[in-house]
Amino acid sequence: MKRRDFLKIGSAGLAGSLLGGAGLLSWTPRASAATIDRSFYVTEGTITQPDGSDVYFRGFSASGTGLNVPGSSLVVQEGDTLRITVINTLDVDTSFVIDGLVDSGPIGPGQTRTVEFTVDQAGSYLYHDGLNAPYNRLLGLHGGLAVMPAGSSNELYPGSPTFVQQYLWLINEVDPVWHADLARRRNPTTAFEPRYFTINGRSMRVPGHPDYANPAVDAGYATDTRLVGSLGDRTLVRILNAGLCIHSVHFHANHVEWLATNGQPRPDVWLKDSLRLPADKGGIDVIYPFEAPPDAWPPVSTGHYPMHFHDEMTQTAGGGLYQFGIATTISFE
Ligand SMILES: [Cu+2]
Repeated sequence: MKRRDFLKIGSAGLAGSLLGGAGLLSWTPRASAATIDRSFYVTEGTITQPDGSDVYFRGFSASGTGLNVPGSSLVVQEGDTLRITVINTLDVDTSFVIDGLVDSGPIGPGQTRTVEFTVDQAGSYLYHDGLNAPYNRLLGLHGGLAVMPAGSSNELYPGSPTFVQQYLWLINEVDPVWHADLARRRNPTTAFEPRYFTINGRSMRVPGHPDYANPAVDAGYATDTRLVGSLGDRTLVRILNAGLCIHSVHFHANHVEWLATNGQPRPDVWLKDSLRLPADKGGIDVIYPFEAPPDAWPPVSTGHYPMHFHDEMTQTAGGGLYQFGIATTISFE
């Protein structure tokens, strides 16, 4: 392998990726469909994990000199045409795929390709590199697409329960042995053993860690993961799983309204506090209602509560560091 100057994304560098990060989505509906242009630069680099390890990643990035993992979220509405240009800065093939919607085919080293497609169905979609599956996707080449119902600002699908704000959480699992193999342009030969677990590319930090409460690094404080609302601020959370593992998503303080799984609206909306997140590009859509926690006495209207996963490995980093995994904060303000 030729020596590369990998981008190293530390606590300072990540601030740049917040600009185009996944997470809190802003959206204003339009009266008519539009064509949305977006460019992604396929880049590579390293990201420092909670135990200090630098791990290799690839990303659909906002510039040729940055690294965005995951790629920035897209929000569009039914009927829109998306025109996505992918600039491959690497010496290996890449592709841009949304299952059932678009597949660019292989984009060779140094090549640029534009794909154009129309979205007809509201919902949450994962875009990813479909080549060398699942490796290129796990390396970070993935992101989220939210398709709103035409002309609507507050529904997941036409007639769904409504919300006032929406987030997108992209989940991934990281096996550093696999990533190191792929950095050397060879496929892994070992069993999948993830040691880092991320929500929008970040893991939780705890008090005492130098990056505790640093919103560029700590998933508990990052503006695109942390749910912030006042009573009544019903919040849609689109949760997409780029990884290979089934997960258990657990919310404190409120039950959520479970609206859809894998893009399919559920026939009935159930209230749940723990939900199964399907593996391998699965997804669920839920509304966190920001109601006063029903069982609290004396009654409360402000406070901080966790969202964390209930499958234990996701709460660790480096094979053991507890509470450095997939979690964030739900803040009633
Ligand atoms: Cu809990």
